[in-house]
Amino acid sequence: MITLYGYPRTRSLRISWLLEELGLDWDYSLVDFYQGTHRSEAFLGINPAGKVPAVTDGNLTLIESGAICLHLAQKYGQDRLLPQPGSDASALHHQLMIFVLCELEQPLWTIGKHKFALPEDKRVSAVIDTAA
Ligand SMILES: N[C@@H](CCC(=O)N[C@@H](CS)C(=O)NCC(=O)O)C(=O)O
Repeated sequence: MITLYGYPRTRSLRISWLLEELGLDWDYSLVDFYQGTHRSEAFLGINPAGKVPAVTDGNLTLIESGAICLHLAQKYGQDRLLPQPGSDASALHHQLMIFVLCELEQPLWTIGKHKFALPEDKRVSAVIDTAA
């Protein structure tokens, strides 16, 4: 059985979307940030960073949304969602995944944090210009 540890409006949506796309049976375990569940001993045993998403798939525990998506697509996608390993298409797929996660997501999220996510007294407006 696959269990997704997540919270609404977080990167765990990437995983629930893919699990549905793949038509898999899966459980959802709510990691309630407001109750501090992400800092509980039980959850830190799953992800020592205290972040979602995390997935357990049988004996495997996996964190990092990109890695989880690749694992699920490779294991359950029956060649539907990923290009043939070693092909040019696969190389371009890796290029795009890594560009999005390393180059694009970080400045976008930095902007998000300093516009709305951090408490107002922790926001630094100059960071927004740099990230943009
Ligand atoms: N690179 C990680 C980022 C995980 C991450 O930062 N998750 C956020 C929610 S989207 C989180 O759990 N934050 C809780 C915290 O930082 O305390 C991934 O893609 O899975």
